[in-house]
Amino acid sequence: MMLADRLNAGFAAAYAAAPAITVRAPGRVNLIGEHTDYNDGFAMPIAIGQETQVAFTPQVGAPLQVAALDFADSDAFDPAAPDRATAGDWRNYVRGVVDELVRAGVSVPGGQMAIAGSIARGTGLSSSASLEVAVARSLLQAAGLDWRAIDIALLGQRAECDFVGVRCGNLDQIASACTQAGHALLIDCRSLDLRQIAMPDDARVMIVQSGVVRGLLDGEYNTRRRECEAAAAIMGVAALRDADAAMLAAARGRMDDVTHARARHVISDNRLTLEAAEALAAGDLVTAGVLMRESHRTQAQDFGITVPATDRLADILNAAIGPQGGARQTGGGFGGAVVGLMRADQVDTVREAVLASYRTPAGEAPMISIEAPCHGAQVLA
Ligand code: GAF
Repeated sequence: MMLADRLNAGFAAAYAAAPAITVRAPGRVNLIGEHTDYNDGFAMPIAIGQETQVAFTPQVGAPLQVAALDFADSDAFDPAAPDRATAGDWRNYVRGVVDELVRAGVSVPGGQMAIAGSIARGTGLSSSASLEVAVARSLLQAAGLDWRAIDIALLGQRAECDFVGVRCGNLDQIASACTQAGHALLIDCRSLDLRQIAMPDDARVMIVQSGVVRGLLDGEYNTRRRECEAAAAIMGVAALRDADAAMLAAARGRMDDVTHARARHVISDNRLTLEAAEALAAGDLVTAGVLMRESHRTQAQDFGITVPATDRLADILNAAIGPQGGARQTGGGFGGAVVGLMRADQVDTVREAVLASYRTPAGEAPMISIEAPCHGAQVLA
């Protein structure tokens, strides 16, 4: 069943009515620039066809009821004073958004909400950010407020940092809220300058799921962030965005090997992202591919966030794509997906190569999708 049909059927089953408002917010795949966002750096995602949809009928003065159709679970709370559920519970993403809206002075209505999505969790494609953005967008619509997309994104990020407890950067929420169809988005995560870069007509983005599921709450993410902050402090800069290779070399004697390696990846990936944006804007997939391969290498060797399955997948994709493009692990890491950039006429061969040589840890063929860059969050009805 199509996502919209599933959402409407679930809403009707839960509340015996049709919703007043429906919104969508996409997941994202990051082409390059990993763990750079919380270092005030650069990233370049596209929004993908997998998304979260929220159906909502507001009712002022009532509790906020939420039916999470994908979990066959529900919630109900006072939208004026949401409290925290157990760590790791999906409820915290919804309640966290409500909490941030209340803090921002929004009079959040209660009512009846249903949520359904097509992004598998733990696959590195930002199911949580799309949930936050979709919930925020629906509640703002109900309150009659027309916030800028970037402000919705930053609210979602605050909800995840302050309420859910993952100290994420702003990449995922900006990708879900601010992208334009047909374009990659170069994000300056400090200034919030956004540059829409038209995807070359003959370029295709392939996502291959490793089948190794990751979770940001496992602590490794927050550890990487602390390591980056330590490296910046040793170099005397506000964030790794402000450091370069020469500064890192000068500080080498004051850094342990791990801290040094973490900083080296971030400094390198910031540079690669800016170069990749220029390459993509010029339709130069060859150069973009070289940069993506290098980004995978530093994720593996310096940042320690790849796993054998994603290393292997990246190797398979890079061998099949050849010099016409490249592939790298995408997202927070420790599993998830690999993203490949290639020419349209290579898609079939690359897909066959992956299916011939890779099986998930469960012994299955990996999920493969070809993504055309989608539009950011929108009100559908
Ligand atoms: C996760 C985080 F949520 C993002 O903020 C970003 O740091 C990403 O990992 C790595 O680039 O998706």
